[in-house]
Amino acid sequence: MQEQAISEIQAAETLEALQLVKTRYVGKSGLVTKELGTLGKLPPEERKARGAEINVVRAAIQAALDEKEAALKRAALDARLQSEAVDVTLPGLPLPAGGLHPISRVYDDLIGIFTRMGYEVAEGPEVEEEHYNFEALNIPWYHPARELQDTFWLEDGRLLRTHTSNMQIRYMLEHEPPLKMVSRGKVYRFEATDATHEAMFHQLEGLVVGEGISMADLKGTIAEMARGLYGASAKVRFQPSYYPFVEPGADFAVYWDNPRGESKWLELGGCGMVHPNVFKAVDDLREAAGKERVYEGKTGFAFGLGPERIAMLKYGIPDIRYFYANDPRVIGQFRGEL
Ligand code: FA5
Repeated sequence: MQEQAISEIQAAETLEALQLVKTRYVGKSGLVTKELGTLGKLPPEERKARGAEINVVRAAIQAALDEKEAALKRAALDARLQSEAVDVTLPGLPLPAGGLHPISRVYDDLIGIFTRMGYEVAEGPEVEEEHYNFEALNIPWYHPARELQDTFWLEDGRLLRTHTSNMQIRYMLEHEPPLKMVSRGKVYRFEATDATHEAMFHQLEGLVVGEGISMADLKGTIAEMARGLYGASAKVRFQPSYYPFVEPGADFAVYWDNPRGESKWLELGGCGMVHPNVFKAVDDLREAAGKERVYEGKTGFAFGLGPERIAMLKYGIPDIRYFYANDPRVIGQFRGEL
């Protein structure tokens, strides 16, 4: 029986199979256990010797069981370690790195320059009331200047703002002078697109209001912005221009000293001294909202510029439409670069 048991033990390939063998021989009603139960029927003089004999067999079977159990457990552990092994020398998977859109980069530069000069940053709606986009900016419905900014109208009479100058009105409604504010955001014009014009583009608006603010302050501010963008030797140029919400008004350009050798004047935006009619319109709105009239008699300047123009030159992008065409080959070039 011992030999039979031991060969069965050795043949067991799993712990479950081994357990069956164990039950069969040394379990409660196993063969060895039953054999021990027969001792009582033997004459007393034979009992002792027979008992000792069976115990030897049982001990041998038990030892074989223990040994096999330990071996099977070791094998199971080895198999698990093998299957769960991590090869720390394998190369990692590359994680795709995101990147900031070139317009975001230009905005970050500009906002940095102006916040260092003490400007607050404000944000406002792209879907706008006609009054904030036009009337309050001294552009009544019959004014020919409306045709300079062809408009996307919404069915409810509102519009997609055509410039960020709406933020001049919104900011003055909520704040009292003296103030310095810049505001960034998307603007929309119902225009045919070409390499330098999009129907959706971006602007940065600036507004400063206080006592005795002059055109010299405006020029100094734009020059400081140019130095922030293009270094200490940057130059700015102002040309008289017309915007209904400023008087006098000007267009400004920055001389872009390109390291690749295509230096040129970059027409960036419009600016001027805030028109008294704008201050009056703001005070009217404030009064209607139960606020104090605080703007009449103040002076200030405003400017608005297009960051696309800066980004196109800075990154050598030849067509403004590439920014928003969602072509990963364009935007992908800015991955991981901050
Ligand atoms: C304005 O929008 C005025 N609100 C700017 C202003 C603000 C003047 C405050 C005075 C005081 P203008 O339409 O010229 O002005 O646009 C300003 C800048 O936006 C332009 O110089 C140009 O850089 C950019 N821009 C205008 N139209 C487009 C377009 N279709 N696509 C891309 N950029 C444009």
